[in-house]
Amino acid sequence: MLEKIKYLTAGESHGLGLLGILDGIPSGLDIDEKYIRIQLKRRQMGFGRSSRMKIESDFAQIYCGIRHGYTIGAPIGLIIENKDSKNWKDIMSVDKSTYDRKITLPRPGHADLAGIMKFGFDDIRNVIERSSARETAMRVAIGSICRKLLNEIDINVCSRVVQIFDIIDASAMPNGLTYNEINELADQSDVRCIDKKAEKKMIDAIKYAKKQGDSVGGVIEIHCNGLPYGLGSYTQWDKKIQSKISETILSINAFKGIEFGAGFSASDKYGSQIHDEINYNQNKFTRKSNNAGGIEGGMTNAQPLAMKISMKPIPTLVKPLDSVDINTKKPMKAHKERTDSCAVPAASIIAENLLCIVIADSILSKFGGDSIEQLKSHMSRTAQF
Ligand code: EPS
Repeated sequence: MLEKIKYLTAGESHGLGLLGILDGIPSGLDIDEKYIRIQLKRRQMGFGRSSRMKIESDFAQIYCGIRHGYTIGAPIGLIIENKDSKNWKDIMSVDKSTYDRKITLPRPGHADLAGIMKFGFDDIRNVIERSSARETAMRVAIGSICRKLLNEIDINVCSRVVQIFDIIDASAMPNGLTYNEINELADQSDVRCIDKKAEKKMIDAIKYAKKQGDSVGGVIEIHCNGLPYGLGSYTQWDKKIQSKISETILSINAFKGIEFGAGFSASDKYGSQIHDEINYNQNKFTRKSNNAGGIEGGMTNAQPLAMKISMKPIPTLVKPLDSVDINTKKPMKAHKERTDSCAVPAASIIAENLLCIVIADSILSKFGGDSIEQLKSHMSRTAQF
């Protein structure tokens, strides 16, 4: 649960657009639409996206909360127009309409069946529209504002794709590069994979899946550095930093698993092999390794945060799976529509920016400050790195 930052999104995939409200950002943050656009553009990239990404060029209009280029401590309102909505006027009409083509074939793996049962719908379109990952465009816009706040206090986030389908890039995160340089390197790849051999195989795996009318998932790796000791807390279950991060990260469409540091691979090791031994050098505690992924006892321990996240294959399939018509109860193939064969690279950008919301919230909880200047001054007096 976030403590200082509140945010909400609204909007359907093919409706007029997406709305977002972000509250809790201190005054004096230098932010503009161009900065937000960089993250939105990164989210639209990646080999395996659908033709929808050619229609959209996501741009978040800042509607309120910012004056003369700086936040004023007020809620920030954002709007992202869906360019595709002009092609969906009848289907998505807000007014009562005679449009009567209903979708009745739920897609296994999607929100369709549970969604119609929950809300009592007879048209799966009502579920598809809001459960679509289109909504993550607005969350990236919101996250990018938190990212700007973190940049101001030298906290940076980077990510890369380390697996698509069964192709694994087992190389370590590059050493000696800044996180911005790592992102630039990953962004140069169509699958955000840094290892060129793995990259080619990943693209081939996506091509093959697409040809089969199928989809593939994968694994992404995210790091965050510049963190002080003590974001989160061991004192109460809902204050633990890994709980807060997991809550947000696992809310991203199709994300199924998260591991911190050595994660699942620590399960068959001895404690002596996995825990990060402590040294003291130049007035600082240092570690011989970072198998904990920067978190001990529910708190950051001033090491880089390191996590891996797995994404399942997207459930809309061009060659659909078996399903049942919700009206006739007869076996039929599931509904199909335009879809991505792989959205793992895009998902890494979503995860980066959403992680920024959690970290910004934890920073504001620990240090406080109604303006960026106050936050910086509180941090310079009390933060331990
Ligand atoms: C998305 C827009 C959607 C999908 C995708 C994400 O556009 P459309 O439905 O018009 O093709 O490409 O959504 C899903 C993968 C999903 O399962 O809903 C976007 O903007 O990211």
